[in-house]
Amino acid sequence: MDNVAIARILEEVADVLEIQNANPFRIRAYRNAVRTVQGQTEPLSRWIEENRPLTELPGIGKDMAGHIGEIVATGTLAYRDQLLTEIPRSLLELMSLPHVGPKKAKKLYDELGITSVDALEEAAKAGRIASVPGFGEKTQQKILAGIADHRRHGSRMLLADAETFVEPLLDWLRRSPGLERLEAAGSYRRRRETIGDVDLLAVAPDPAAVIQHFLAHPWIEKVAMAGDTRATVSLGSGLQVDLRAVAPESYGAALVYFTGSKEHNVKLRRRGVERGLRISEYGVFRGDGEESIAGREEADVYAAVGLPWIPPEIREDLGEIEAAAQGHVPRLIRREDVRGDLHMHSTWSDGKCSIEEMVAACASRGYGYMVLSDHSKALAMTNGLDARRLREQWKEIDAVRARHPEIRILRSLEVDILADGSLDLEDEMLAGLDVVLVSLHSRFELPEARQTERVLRALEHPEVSIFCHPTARLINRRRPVEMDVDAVLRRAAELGVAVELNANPHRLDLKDSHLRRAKELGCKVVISTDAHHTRDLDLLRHGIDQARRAGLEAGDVLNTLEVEELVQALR
Ligand code: DGT
Ligand code: CA
Ligand code: CA
Ligand code: ZN
Repeated sequence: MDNVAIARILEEVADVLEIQNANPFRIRAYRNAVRTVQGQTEPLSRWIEENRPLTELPGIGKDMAGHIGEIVATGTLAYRDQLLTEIPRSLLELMSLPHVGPKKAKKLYDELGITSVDALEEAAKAGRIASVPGFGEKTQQKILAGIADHRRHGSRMLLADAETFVEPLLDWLRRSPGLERLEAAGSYRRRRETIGDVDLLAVAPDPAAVIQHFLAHPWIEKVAMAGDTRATVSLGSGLQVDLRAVAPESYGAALVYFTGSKEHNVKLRRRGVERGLRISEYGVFRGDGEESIAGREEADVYAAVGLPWIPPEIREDLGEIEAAAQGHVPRLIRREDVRGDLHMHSTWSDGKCSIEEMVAACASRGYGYMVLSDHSKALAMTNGLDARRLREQWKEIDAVRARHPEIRILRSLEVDILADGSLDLEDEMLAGLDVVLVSLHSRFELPEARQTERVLRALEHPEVSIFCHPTARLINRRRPVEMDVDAVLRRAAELGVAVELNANPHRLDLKDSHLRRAKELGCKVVISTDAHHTRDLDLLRHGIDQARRAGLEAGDVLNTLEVEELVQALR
């Protein structure tokens, strides 16, 4: 049970209490605890193992420490489970809508008795939301748009969110009687940015015992199907999970089959047919034979059709099988390849940690360098920096540099691209930066031709080094801007401007197909976290997942270089 999963349970408690009109101090206590738990870089389960009192943490009293202990020990919290029976389940879904949240959901419930997304949509269409105090016509429109988006994307869960359910479930399953092997297959294993459902695969001498153990998990709300070797369930979060138990001699074949993608499997089977072999989830069979010639390990299945093992992230039938047949399997980038983070914020703009805290956190991750990139002044709500404050910031950077010789601190700013494509900082200041980041933070709605022109104009500026989160999308929340991505990548390649893969799991921008295109066009790529807190530096792994899906190797990513080479390679 990791900290994210613990925080999620405590947050549900706070949300339900809020709906129930509980004592505000009590609600605050849970919200504070959520923040504290999320802020811990060390797993609280380890604190408990080592008998360190959780009450030493800010905002964690005796009761809260008891709660956390219970969650770590049992995977759930009886108090939360009890609370959830007291409100309609659909209210939680309602609260997760954009522009709603717990406070507004409660108001809608109190004033109009609305308990579900459907009921909310009906009321909004009838114009009844606008008349609720604190809502108004504009909010009503936003809520309707939010529901439409929720409907369009809502069925696919963000991979990072799915992880907070899947990892504890795997931990739980590892305690099943006699379990020998266990893995999450499907899109989860291929690390797609969103997940339709989760496909788990297990091996044990007594499969029915594993299924029984699985079904006892407290998160399971509905059992759609359960047999001796299979179960399909839904969790309270709406996530559907399939568990299959297979024989040890079929494990590799089943893992290939259920990892997919379907298109990849179809092509593998076709290669089998060409060799007189039949491939199924049970194994590889010769002709009409009953006897399997391979199936225990994935590599055996691939070998049977003359292929080396192919990493799950690229199993999409995008040429990986043909390349593997020629002996070309990419050595996909790994987290350890990254030498520094090239995009982060401090309290100088909207970050939550000081420069020194960010620097120390980067150094403790073994990085050789880091880029400090607060916002520019156009983003007033983030307390963006103008030339005067930037000069002041440089003084503080000099002081921190003196205290942290172990890491190179590169001076930067995340400069807004203004509506006409000009940059939100004077040229002489741009020249004083080690690295210049540029981003779109406004006018997302411009038509394609104008947006493209705006971006190209910005990239032409000779000081620009990196174009951050280029399409400005937020997965399931905000569509990418309309822009000729191909034209932008082409020009960036010519100019030597790098494009960012923003590792924040809500962004993952550029996405996998665009990154493939960037590589084809010879455009440089960097992977950065855009951290607003020291703990966000760990989001890097989501960027690595996405880069691997795009088939990127360490050599395709600039921040795998040592600092001198990096500075050379960046314009
Ligand atoms: P998802 O759940 O929509 O995020 O995507 P997947 O890839 O996890 O798809 P899912 O859960 O429907 O199926 C898991 C894997 O099982 C899929 O990647 C390949 C395999 N599979 C499922 N149905 C078929 C099928 O009809 N034919 C073949 N060859 N494979 C299938
Ligand atoms: Ca799936
Ligand atoms: Ca499935
Ligand atoms: Zn940023």
